[in-house]
Amino acid sequence: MEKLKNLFKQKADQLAAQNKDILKAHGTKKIGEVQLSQIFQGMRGITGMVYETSLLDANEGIRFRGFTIPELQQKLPKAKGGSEPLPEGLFYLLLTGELPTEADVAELSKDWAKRNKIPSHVYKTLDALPVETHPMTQFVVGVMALQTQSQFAKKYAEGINKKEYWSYVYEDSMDLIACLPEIAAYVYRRKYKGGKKIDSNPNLDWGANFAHLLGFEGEGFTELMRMYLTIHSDHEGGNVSAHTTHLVGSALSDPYLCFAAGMNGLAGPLHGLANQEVIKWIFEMQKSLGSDNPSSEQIADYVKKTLADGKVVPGYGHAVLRKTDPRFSAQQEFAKKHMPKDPMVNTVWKIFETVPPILQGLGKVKNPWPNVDAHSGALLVHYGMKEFEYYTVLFGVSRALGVLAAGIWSRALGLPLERPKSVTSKNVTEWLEGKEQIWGD
Ligand code: CMX
Repeated sequence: MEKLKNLFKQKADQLAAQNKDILKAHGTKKIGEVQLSQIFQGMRGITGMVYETSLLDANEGIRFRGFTIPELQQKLPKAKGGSEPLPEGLFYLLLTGELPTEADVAELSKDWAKRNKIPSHVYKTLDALPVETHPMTQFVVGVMALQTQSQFAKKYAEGINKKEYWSYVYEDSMDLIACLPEIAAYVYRRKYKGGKKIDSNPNLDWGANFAHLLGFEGEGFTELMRMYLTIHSDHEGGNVSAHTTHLVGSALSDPYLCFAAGMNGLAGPLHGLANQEVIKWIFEMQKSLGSDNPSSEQIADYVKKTLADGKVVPGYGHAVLRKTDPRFSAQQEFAKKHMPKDPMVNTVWKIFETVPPILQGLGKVKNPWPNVDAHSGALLVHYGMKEFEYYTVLFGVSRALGVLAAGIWSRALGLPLERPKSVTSKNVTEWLEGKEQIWGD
């Protein structure tokens, strides 16, 4: 796969030179102003980093290298007989900014299949954990155990020129992506299928092999995996998993360490874990109502109860988006095509009609619309994957494509250690009283 690496290097050299010129000519230009409320309220709206692979628009949603999800569904290569994009193609696009050919994607599939080599100590490490350990914890432990393979860490210890960092970060990222389906599937088989591991099939594409490793052989689930792994991959740089991976990478921690850190962020219920929370919440609602086909009125009452209990409605709201998440819409389209009569899917659609006006009525929720996590679980339940605690691992495998591609860019552009300034509340009070200057001149 030297071709891809060379293409990346060519693009990275170009952009690095361009950025150098831009900074020389315009480095003192200002982008926005920081308000006190932003400092206290999660830094919303502060532009503070460069992240090359994707960009989020509050109303239009995610664009991967400028392409919307429907555009990518049209333009990216597909498996023979399939209609969803192959995640390999999305990775190629994120890394190079160019749409791949079918041959490029086939080559990448083969390269990842070749790199999929997991040393036995990774399985032994996972086997040392209690089987009931949350799948995200097991997944992160598996990734950490694989860190022994890091070429970047080894080369850094030997002493390398900083111009070569990107090359080893590239190799580690490719190796890690190649191994993730097998580690993730091992966690699933270990926790839910009595430890019966399935061997990889190197002739399958990355998404199809993941479906096979999990133990789901039908074409429907395989197509779902290809779509799922494509649309969850990247959401610009500020979300918790991407930002964490990016931040840890800025300390020159290797891709295994960075990605594991990002996954610990994805495992939070306000971020990726929301996908398990959605299905858990629906199962609980069904149980409390004694029905798997609740009416809109029953759903509305259950939503109000959730809010009255001081909880959030999982799968709704977003820190940046202000409209229905196009990743939700892509999954809705998939459901309309493959399972329009599924009861769980129909409940998700009824929730979509019911929740936004209730959240709007609270007067404080900035985005009452569904996000990516509101729909994904229902599709998985349809194909028989009901173990909702596992869902965030699927999200994590996909997220690797975006955050690791972005990490390669960060090292190729020589981005420095990330270290924003913080203040204390006492500082702020004194500054407001005119007593102390927080920021230097
Ligand atoms: N249910 C109930 N209340 C909600 C809400 C929801 N779905 N979304 C926002 N709110 C509340 C917030 O908790 C906040 O309340 P307080 O002022 O009492 O603290 C208020 O509305 C304002 O919040 P906001 O500015 O609209 O939203 P934030 O940027 O602070 O938070 C998010 C964004 C995603 C954490 C929030 O919408 C939420 O908790 N959603 C449910 C969890 C979820 O689905 N997360 C997944 C997001 C996608 C992903 O990362 O995978």
